[in-house]
Amino acid sequence: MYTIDLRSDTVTHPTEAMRKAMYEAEVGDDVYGEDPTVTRLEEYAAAMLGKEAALFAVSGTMGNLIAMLTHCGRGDEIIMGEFAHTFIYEVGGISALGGAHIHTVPNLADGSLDPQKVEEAIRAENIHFPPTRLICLENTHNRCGGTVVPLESMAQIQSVARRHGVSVHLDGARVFNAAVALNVPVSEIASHVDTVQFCLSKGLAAPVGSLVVGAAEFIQRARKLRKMLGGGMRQAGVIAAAGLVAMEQMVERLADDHANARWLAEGLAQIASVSVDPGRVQTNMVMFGFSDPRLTIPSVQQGLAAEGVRINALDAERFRAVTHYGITADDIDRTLLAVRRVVTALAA
Ligand code: TLP
Repeated sequence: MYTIDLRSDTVTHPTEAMRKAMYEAEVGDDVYGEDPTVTRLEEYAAAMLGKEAALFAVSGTMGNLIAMLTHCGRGDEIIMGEFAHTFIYEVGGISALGGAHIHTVPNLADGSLDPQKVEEAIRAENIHFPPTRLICLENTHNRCGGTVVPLESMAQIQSVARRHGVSVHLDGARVFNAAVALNVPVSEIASHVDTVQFCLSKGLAAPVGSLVVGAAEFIQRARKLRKMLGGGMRQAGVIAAAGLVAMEQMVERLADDHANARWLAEGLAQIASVSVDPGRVQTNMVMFGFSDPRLTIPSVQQGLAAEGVRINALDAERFRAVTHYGITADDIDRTLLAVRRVVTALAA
């Protein structure tokens, strides 16, 4: 059956150019620093993000973990949004493995953090308190619906952090979607934080990999922690080669994913009982639910699966549809027809 997979942009397959680059990749042992393709990828990423150095990691989860472990010691505190991917979906790794303490503050609707709330959350010097070491931001914000955190908001958090001698890390798993939506170079977003983790394996369609970028001294320490976590890879040029193609060729086309998401949201808004706000769609995600209690998330999910449309629930009341490379405008039209059919059948 023809399948339209809207579960995530992580489901993308490598392009022809990536497969060719992987086949031809020049490799070496990267633990010895001898893989020329990994080195090229790291240098390319650092330059693109406007930082001194970069480190290739297995996944976004590992990249964020390495960054947080490098910033913080045991007992240090990290401030982040209550809906941060790092807080909700990364298995609590930084607490389990790094002994750091997470302090959440509310996320605003666009995924940003209120600078005043962040400043209030920073600990004063007191024998009872853990020291605040880091603030984590996320852009685009996954759980808030692929929203773009405005640059002014990032700048305000940066100045709060500087005033208190605290560092800022960005979970930029989809930072290129934010850059395309804002129409700014990705380095402009990165200029508001000390370190960034970004993923090659989401909208950029590479099969594996994330990068952590930051100051050279930071990345040197991060490299040792990556080794400790078992993330020192050997002939990793095979996957880094796809990552280079992702960064060189796959950024601008993210605008197509954003247009498709918008088209999906506008189409869904035309269907009775669907609750969706197309105005909230800023990048490649659409969150939607139903006003009719007969349209439960499991029943709609099952109905759509039978129509060849795969989609994940965000919670008990909402779906998250994600557009990506391989999903065409035609697929969006087919999806809308499928939703219409399922809604009509379930609400009959
Ligand atoms: N997000 C995945 C799932 O884990 C939910 C998805 O389908 O969206 N930061 C952000 C903002 C992410 O969305 C993700 C993955 C990660 C980090 C972790 O990346 P990976 O999956 O490479 O470990």
